[in-house]
Amino acid sequence: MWPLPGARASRCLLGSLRRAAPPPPPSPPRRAKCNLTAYMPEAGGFEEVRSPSQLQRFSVSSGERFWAAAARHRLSWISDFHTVQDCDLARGRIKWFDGGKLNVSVNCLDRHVHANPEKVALVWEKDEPGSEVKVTYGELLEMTCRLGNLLRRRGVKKGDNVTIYMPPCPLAVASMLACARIGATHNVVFAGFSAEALGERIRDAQSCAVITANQGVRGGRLIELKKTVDAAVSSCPQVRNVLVAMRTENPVEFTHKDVDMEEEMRAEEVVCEPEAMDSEDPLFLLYTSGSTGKPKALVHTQAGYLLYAALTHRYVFGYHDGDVFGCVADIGWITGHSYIVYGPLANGSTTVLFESTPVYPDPGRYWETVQRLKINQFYGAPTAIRLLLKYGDEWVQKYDRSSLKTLGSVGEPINTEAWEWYHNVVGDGRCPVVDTWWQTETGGICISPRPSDPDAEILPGMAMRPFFGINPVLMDMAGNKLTSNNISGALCISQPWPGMARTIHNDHQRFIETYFQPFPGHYFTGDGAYRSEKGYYQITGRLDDVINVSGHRIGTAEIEDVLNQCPAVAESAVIGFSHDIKGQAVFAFVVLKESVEASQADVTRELSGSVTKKIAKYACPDHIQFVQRLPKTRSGKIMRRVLRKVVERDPGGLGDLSTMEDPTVIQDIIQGHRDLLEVNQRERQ
Ligand code: 7RM
Repeated sequence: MWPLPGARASRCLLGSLRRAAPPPPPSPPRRAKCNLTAYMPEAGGFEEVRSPSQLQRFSVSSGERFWAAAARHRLSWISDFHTVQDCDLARGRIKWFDGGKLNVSVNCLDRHVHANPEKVALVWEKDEPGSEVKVTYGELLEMTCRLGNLLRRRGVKKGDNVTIYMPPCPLAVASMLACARIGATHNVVFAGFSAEALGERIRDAQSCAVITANQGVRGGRLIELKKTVDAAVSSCPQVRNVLVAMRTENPVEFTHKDVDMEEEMRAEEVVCEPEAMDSEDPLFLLYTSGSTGKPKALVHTQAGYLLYAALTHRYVFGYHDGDVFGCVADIGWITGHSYIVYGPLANGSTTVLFESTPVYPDPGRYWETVQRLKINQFYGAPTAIRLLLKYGDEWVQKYDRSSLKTLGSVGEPINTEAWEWYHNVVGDGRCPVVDTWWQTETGGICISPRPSDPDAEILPGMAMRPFFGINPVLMDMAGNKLTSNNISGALCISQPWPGMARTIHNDHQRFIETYFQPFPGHYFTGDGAYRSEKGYYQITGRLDDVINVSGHRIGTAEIEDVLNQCPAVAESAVIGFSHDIKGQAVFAFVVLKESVEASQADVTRELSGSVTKKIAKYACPDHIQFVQRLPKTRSGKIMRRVLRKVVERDPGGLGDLSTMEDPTVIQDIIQGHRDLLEVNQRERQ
């Protein structure tokens, strides 16, 4: 059964919650003044602020006042904090709202149940189209409480870690919130990782329990989740229990550690006392790939993270009460944590859990879902947009998208063509597109347009402006701050904000070295950015994706942008390889659109001409290899590291492929590379 049958908010549940829940937040001072109070109620008390854009500057210059007001207005506290922030970035000390106590699950559930237990919290868009399941706030609270009690009864305590290996589904959300309720941290691992990758993460996180499902269903195919967990857990002696939910009817073998999760949940109480957590107690670990290939877990804490997720969700997407928010990411990615679960639920939204793929059963899936669920804000990745663009406009136009108000993009730079298509075709030119830049480390969106600000223009392919409390700075390689406009540099953020990660699990030294030592006193993002004449930001990509051709530094993203603008190209990936004369030379991998009839030789000529014209001769690729697909991570980031190994003809050194969406891609590329070399050889003879 999925989700639990008959899970209704009963009277007794509500009665006891009324006792357990903290008092309502103090109401903000009433001071009628322009429309700023309507825009952001807690800003009403800032005498000197008159408009949303002034508010951004105020939030940076008077950060403590801004964040204190936001924290008291938007979160329910068990006890108030005494210190807004206590941070020393150079030492890696980051503390927000010290002295405060709260419970994240109470903030995401109980207070909304008080207001309206029947409001829909989750719409689970299952893999099978047209079979969505709605879960109300009352039901989600009940699931969370039963699961919290079950975890406690199985010995999970405050401070323990629980690994969640599940596709997006209500029980996965309830699992995250149940951990938060009892003070355990969660570690959500994308339900596509191999047993080896999963085992490594379970061991590193020292999880005492794992929550999974018998099988997953994605794009019509079954995924053997439980078997993968069995293989992983066989080398994780510290795991005492594996809780198994049934996503399909196919039975799986149970071992001595396994617990029939839904069966045992039914026997649990529907009330679960929330743990009073300190603001800075950890909330979750989340693994992300580092430059070394060894995954590292970022740690986020309670109050600051939740506040930042909620505020960005509200103001970046222009979310309003009653909207249906559709983020189609996976919950195993920070995007899923902040914009499927924590931000939307803290704001009492209806949030969509998308279990399927953009092309199942056909390339109209997203837009059919938008029509059926009446989604108001749609948030997806450029990789999916580029893929769908290849199939043509009919798949979009077939469906009614009039519910859409905002379109969001995340994960990589969105090239101009994809941006325009998203804006003009998907949004009928009607909906602002928000290109949102952020990272696992930042907890929430840091640079992005804010269409809710009436004065703010949006330009294609640009992340535009910093969010409240964010002060971006660009640095040159010598560590000097670049103060002018129309300039590129290393993107840093010069003061702490509540959503930032607090440490790397078990490696605080690595945390300091990676993020705070390169530019002392600043948070270093690892990305490069360009600041335009008007002061708008454009993210150019990871700085380690910069190549140097005959002394000219160029970002792979700049060359890719030119290639992608050619009508024949669906997408591309550029890398540098060592070259006797030039030091480094450019190698381009190109995926053509399905409809292309021109010969590869013609396309090659066109692409070279275009790069010469728009950038320079030196940036022209020495080789262009046409491929069916590019190697990507689950969240759509191109794995240039792997392509580099192919070009260096070092397939043995491909490194950690656990984050790769489909490892079979790489064999085709290796074969194609051999063929290309042969052809080039023959041509030279
Ligand atoms: C949310 C997320 C972070 C890295 C980041 C960038 C790249 C993300 C954009 C982007 C250009 C964007 N977290 N990135 N968003 N680049 N424009 N709008 O993706 O930790 O998985 O990745 O992703 O390089 O540093 S993440």
